[in-house]
Amino acid sequence: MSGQSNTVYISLGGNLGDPAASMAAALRLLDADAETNVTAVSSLYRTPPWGKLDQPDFLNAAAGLSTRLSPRELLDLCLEAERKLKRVREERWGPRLIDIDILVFGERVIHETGLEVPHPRMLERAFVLAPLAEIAPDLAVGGKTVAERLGGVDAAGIERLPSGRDWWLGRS
Ligand code: A4P
Ligand code: MG
Repeated sequence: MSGQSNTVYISLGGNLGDPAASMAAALRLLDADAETNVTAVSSLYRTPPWGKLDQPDFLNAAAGLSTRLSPRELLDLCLEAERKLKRVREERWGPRLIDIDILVFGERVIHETGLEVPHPRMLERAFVLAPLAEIAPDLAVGGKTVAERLGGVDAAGIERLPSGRDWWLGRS
């Protein structure tokens, strides 16, 4: 891969099993890719379920990456990380869930089958905007900053955990 490096933001979430361990493992899988580095990670946030309400609270976080992969290659890497973690999950510790979404990929606007960037639902989701505002408050998405977007959504019940930003390092 010889493409130029792009700054990317992703969100991570889960609400079954040990989501913090799954999210940490996912970030370390992305960081292990030769073309991709994790450059910023938010604290962990406990968030009330959005959409389908009768399910446990989620843990959510956001991360910044620097990558030379194409958007499609990065998506495949994320999906592969999800698959690996789900496989481990099924075989060893019962059901769990991890979701990795690509929020923003440099300045790119992508509307392809299976890949929409910026993520079409990110601007209405406090569970995405709150962690993202911690690491990229001034990032502009659709003409407004992430901090401004966060001010315009209902963030009731969202709690930043005292995890700091190194929670993903050194966990198995
Ligand atoms: N896909 C398209 N664009 C993207 C992108 N930018 N990043 C495609 C990642 N994937 C993208 O993903 C299914 C397919 O979407 C992928 O295979 C990829 O080809 P998905 O995550 O299962 O579904 P989704 O369409 O991305 O749905 P979305 O909106 O992410 O909803 P989910 O995943 O069903 O929502 N409440 C709280 N508090 N916290 C949460 O994390 N998460 C969900 C899950 C619901 N409520 C939540 C949370
Ligand atoms: Mg998703």
